[in-house]
Amino acid sequence: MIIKSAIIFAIVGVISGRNYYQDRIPNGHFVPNPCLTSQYWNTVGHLNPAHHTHLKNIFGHEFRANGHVWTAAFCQMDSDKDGKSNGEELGDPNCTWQPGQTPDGSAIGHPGICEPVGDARCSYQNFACNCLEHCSGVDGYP
Ligand SMILES: [Ca+2]
Repeated sequence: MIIKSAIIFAIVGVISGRNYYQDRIPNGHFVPNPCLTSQYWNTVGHLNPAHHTHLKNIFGHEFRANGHVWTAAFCQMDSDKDGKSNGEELGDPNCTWQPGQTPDGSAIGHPGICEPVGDARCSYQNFACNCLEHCSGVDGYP
């Protein structure tokens, strides 16, 4: 019984931990999937929209480096170097959002996947929708 409870708590902890990160960024549960394989990219900091693999995209790396805290400075960064700030992509163009608040707008892009995927300025990412985290040389860093 004790072991069963420990397993349940461990699973709940992992699930809530993932939701925790989505709740720490504006529109974290509604980030559009540029690969269109699903409506939303729920693993926002990772290179696969369906799996929390160990491979993070550049937004995931930088959010982690920022202590998993959405700050005005982090909001103003353009993690994936596609010309739109993290805040613009996630619906917080004025960088005023705080956890628990309704963002000013909707998420219009993915902050860690340079868009449009396949564009010349995104070539640094070595990312393609048909290989995701398995693309040759993909690491998410410019
Ligand atoms: Ca961007």
